Amino acid sequence: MTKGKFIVIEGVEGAGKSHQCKRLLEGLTAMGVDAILTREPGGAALAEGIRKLLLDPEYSPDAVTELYLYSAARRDHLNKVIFPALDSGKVVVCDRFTFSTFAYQGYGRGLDIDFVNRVNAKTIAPLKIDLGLFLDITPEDGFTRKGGADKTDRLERESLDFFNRVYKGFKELCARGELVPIDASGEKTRTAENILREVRKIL
Ligand code: Z5A
Repeated sequence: MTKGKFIVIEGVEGAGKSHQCKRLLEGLTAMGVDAILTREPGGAALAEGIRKLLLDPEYSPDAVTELYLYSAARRDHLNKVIFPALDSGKVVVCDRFTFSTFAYQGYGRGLDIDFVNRVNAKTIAPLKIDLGLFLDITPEDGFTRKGGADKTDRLERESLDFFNRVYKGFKELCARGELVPIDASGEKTRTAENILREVRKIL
């Protein structure tokens, strides 16, 4: 359906996603590839509004409400940013996507996995994800790297047990071949090189 390529970078908190997404965009641009960087939740005006609600500790949505809010933000993001960019032949690098919904709302919150998969599939149709990368670092190491959890962020108030379940969800996606694991425990340049090696394979 689309002419461009859609690349997702996933990981737990502090894995280095934001840093590596920026480096990947720089790498692609240096190679002469027309690429954009975006993120979830957010990436478009309405979606950014939903992001604020989702991360605000003042609210306490249940897991199903959370799932639908992430999905509503995603559909807006697709319509306003991702589909138009892919249609014009761009490479889109996205910081988190449906794999996060699988890991956080499915494994973390314990929602039925088939339900999560169905909502994800309906939300993104007819998008095809060309590459999903998982920056592999444990939640403990991720939080240590960040200097601890940000308690003004609703999700970062969750227990380590929650984040360990999320990590297990991501590992399950790697085992199924839906995500390609990248060791993210080493130094930044090494991780960036490993990411670029995987990305070159699909360009
Ligand atoms: N969420 C969800 O539940 N369901 C969904 O469907 C989606 C998301 C899409 C979004 O938070 C929250 O939404 C997130 C999942 C949930 N919840 N939580 N908790 P966000 O976007 O605000 O947060 P994040 O994605 O977790 O970002 P983060 O915590 O900033 O992590 P990061 O982007 O992976 O890390 P970073 O900012 O690139 O790096 C963190 C620090 O480590 C920084 O100082 C770096 O310079 C440093 N760093 C990075 N790499 C290295 C290496 N290799 N060595 C040493 N230091 C490093």
